[in-house]
Amino acid sequence: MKTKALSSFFVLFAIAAGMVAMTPAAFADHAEVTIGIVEKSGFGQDCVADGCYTPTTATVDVGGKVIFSNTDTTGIHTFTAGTVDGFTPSPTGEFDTSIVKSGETAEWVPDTVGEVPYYCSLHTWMIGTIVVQEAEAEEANAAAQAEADAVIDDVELMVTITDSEVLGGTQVELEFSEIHVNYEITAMQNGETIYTETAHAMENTATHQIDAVGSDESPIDIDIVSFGIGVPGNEADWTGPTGIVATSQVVPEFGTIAMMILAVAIISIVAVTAKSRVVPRF
Ligand SMILES: [Cu+2]
Repeated sequence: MKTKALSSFFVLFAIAAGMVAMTPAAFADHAEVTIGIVEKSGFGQDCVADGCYTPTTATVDVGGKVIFSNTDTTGIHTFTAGTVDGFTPSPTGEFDTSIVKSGETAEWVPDTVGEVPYYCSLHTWMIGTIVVQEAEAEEANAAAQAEADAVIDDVELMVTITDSEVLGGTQVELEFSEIHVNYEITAMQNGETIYTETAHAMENTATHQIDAVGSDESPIDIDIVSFGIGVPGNEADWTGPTGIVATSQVVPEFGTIAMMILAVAIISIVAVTAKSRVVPRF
């Protein structure tokens, strides 16, 4: 009798312990993901129909861990961020494991929300996608706080590019609709990168000097890529849209008069938690 009561208690305890163990897992299920490789993926394109990587689409939190595991016992493979057009790969640089032998693994910790396609550089029919999402832990935090604490904010970022010929070079003026934009400016001419700089705009304007002049035959193409809005070094709290927000082409049609060609706005929805609300506006 005593033994039976004790064992019942253990069963109850096991159920309770199981529930406790499952609860945090429900919130943290994307903190780590393992991507394997289907057997014999390198031998031919048979794996393509059902996916050569497994899962074909993997989801992970920002700051989480992706484990690339070569579970194919028959060959070596890579996990290389980028896309393949026919047999021509275009690596994008987020990660490249180079060769991973059978039974070996590599890791990647994503720091930006978005979708990252990847492929095997040895067998270009092998492709997959990693979806990097906002950390689940943050969502759990926000949910635990009062509903009013979670503010959905639309941040629109507009960048205007103007240029003028100064001292044999080109002066590029940027005007941002927001302050504290972290961005990269890249200038290309004749297919070559002639200027690139990563910068933080304290104010609504910024100036860059490029040692080249655009012409009809050799225009200068300028791209502005936003990394987010916020204090440098505090990237976890950055808001706003990321990606290309403005492009411009410098040609001397209007002489030295500044010219705006194109400005594109991207709207993104950013969840601002209570923590970032009490931070004063920079
Ligand atoms: Cu491969």
